[in-house]
Amino acid sequence: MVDSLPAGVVWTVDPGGRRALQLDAAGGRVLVALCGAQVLSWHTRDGDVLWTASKPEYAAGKPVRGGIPVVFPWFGDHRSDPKLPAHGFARTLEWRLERAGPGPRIVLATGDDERTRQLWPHAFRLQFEIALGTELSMALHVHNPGPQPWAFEAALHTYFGVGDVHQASVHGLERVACTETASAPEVGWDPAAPLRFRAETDRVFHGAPDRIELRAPALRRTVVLHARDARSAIVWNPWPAKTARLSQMIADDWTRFCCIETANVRQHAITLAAGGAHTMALRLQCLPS
Ligand code: TA6
Repeated sequence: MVDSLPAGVVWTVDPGGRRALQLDAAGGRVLVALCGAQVLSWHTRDGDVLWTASKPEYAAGKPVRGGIPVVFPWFGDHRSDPKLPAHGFARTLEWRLERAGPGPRIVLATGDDERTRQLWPHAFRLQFEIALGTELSMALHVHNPGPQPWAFEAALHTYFGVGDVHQASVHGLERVACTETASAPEVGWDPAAPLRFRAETDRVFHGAPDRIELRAPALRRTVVLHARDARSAIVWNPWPAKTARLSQMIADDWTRFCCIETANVRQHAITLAAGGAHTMALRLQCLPS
């Protein structure tokens, strides 16, 4: 239990009245909901670096479409039971504040209970560390306190505002092996070129670099993603047809965002021995361009 909060950290509520923490620093202001330990926004001097759908729902136990949902212990649909929640359940749990400080830094934590064990029969502990300076730094610590090894997938499913997705490009993933999972993808895209959005895009990159750059000329903005111990990256834009099937969206929402997700999924899923732990980190740097 944290008795007092350091300068730069205050209790607040999100737009839906759900418990949240606000971090203030030279790099702007971050809002984090206890539900899912979801970073909801990162406001800098030139606006929100992250993106939120036009009809956001701030409901108990539900992720808001936007910000940075935490994906654990599986990515996407469950491989063998489609009735299980997509992207696992970490983003639906009520996390608690475990530590705060020094400065605008918090550690949220959660773990297994009888509900999660019905979905996934393992004891686990998660800590999500968020620190704000001129950049936004995060680290997802996964612990296996149980007697048996288990494997997990994890992702920081970051929604970035781009202004106009047709002008956006993603640099650093050229020539990286990937699997395109979109139902109506671009045909004949050049894997040696920076990624552009010309159709529904849902690419899982295997063996991702630590540094990926998102250029958003419509916002005169470049965001650099610095990852650590994340071997996968997923780049996603639903394009209009899939947008029409997604919650919290309006018809043209797809034109204003893309997701670049920092992850360990598929062949880069992580196996933790009994008592083992793993940390995946992401530092976001927003540069005017
Ligand atoms: O990361 C891309 C993706 O797996 C897409 O296929 C799409 O389903 C997206 O995640 C959003 O998933 P959600 O469960 O948040 O609607």
